Amino acid sequence: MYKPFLYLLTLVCFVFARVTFAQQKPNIVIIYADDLGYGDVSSYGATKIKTPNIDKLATQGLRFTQAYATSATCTPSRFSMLTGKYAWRKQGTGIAPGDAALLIPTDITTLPGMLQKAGYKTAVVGKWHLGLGPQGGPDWNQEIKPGPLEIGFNYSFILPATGDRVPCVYMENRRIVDLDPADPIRVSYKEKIGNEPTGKENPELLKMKPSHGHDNTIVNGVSRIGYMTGGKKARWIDEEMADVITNRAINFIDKNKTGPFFLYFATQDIHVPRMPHSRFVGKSGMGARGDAILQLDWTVGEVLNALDKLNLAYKTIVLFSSDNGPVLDDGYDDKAVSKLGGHKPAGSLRGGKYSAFEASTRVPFLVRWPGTIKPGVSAALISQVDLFSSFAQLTGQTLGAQDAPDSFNVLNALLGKAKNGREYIVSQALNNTLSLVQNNWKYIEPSNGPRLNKNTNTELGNNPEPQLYNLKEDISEARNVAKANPKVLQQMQATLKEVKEK
Ligand code: NG6
Ligand code: CA
Repeated sequence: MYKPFLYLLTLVCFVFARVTFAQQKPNIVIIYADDLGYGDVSSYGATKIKTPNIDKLATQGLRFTQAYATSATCTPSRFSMLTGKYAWRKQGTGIAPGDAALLIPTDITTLPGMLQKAGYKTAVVGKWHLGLGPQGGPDWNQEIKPGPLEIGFNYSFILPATGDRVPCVYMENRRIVDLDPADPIRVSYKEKIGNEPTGKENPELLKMKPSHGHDNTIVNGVSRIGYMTGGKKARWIDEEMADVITNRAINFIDKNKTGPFFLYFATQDIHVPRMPHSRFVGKSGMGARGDAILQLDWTVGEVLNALDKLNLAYKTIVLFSSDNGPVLDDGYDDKAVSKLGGHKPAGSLRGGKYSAFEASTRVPFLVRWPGTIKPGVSAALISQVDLFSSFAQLTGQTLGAQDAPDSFNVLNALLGKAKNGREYIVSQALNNTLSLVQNNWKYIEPSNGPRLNKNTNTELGNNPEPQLYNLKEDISEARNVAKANPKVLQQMQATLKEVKEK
């Protein structure tokens, strides 16, 4: 007899939550994993590894099956997400060396800048990889700017580039953390500087051997891309990195609990070098890559716990995704290949990081906002470049004509109020080959680029012939049906041309 009453109460609560939070500005947390594939977590079908914390976002929120990073590598995906503009429109936005100048112009509206204007406290914690400092790159021993603080973040605690690139130090706001002025940092991507051992000359000093590249300066027993000298006290310990950055992320949440805040939390996991904390080592049975997935899952759990403890879960949108698809051997001999077993990092998708095939950019994408987003699964087409316009809509911000030119407002799809997102997806492969997904068709433009990345053993999807796949019948892009479907091909070529010329 209480059932109708309970039902009514739930309904009232739900409606109340919707009304209040529609008027408020919810906190926004983006947890952005690195190189995590479509099939790498159990909520997307992995059976050989369990990711209970990431899965919690799936059961409590919306799990998107057709959401995409804009690019098959890190720098351009991040560039697009933060600027609302496809990276391939701007020269020099490919994988950035560790001494690159800031790639995002300081005079444009960015995602964090827009939210800052909406009254948010904004932070980036974790991997940056978007360049720092003026033309010519940064002087690591001074105040480093422009950087995150000049493009709309109130707080930053970052790895300047990647885990496998020098300088291997943390930067907080405009300074390198724990830098001893008597031991200045110098960095070179051209030639060896200083006399510190390198992976090439002193392999006997290594904890983990490189498989390709990655044989320059040794830091913490791991040889990196690029040379560095100095900054000894400031150098990170890879095994502690997840703990260090997770702490910083949670501190930021705690300090800004009255909200609204925007946290862009970019993990180093599961990028190389995969050096998880000892409490995860050996736990996946899949080698360092699997252990790094467990560490990533732990990270997500810590963030969710922190939100629960502060009673913020209902006031916070948590979005989880990855910057590009999976790769096994990305330059270190960490047994990712030999210990893979039956795990399928990309699920049924073809290709991987660097590729033009689906696995390169179709990634896990989960959005949770308890009380507002009804849990479920969505096949809406979403690109990470759309977060800008969607969050502008959510927070009542009007964008200028020049702002976020490639970003569509897909807020209704993100919140589960609409089945459809954008009309098409444009993805960029390593060598800039573009592809288009629309109405379950996938078109890859002709390219003379290499077919295989031999180092990583990834099919790159380049072909001098146009490729067309029917994703509904052929999710693994096995049969090129371009010749049999000239009309579809023509129409998709026209759409891509239009987007390019926009
Ligand atoms: C490649 C690196 C790879 C990785 C990648 C960037 C070599 C041989 N390979 O050039 O290890 O660092 O760049 O990855 O150096 S990303 O996810 O940050 O885009
Ligand atoms: Ca990446």
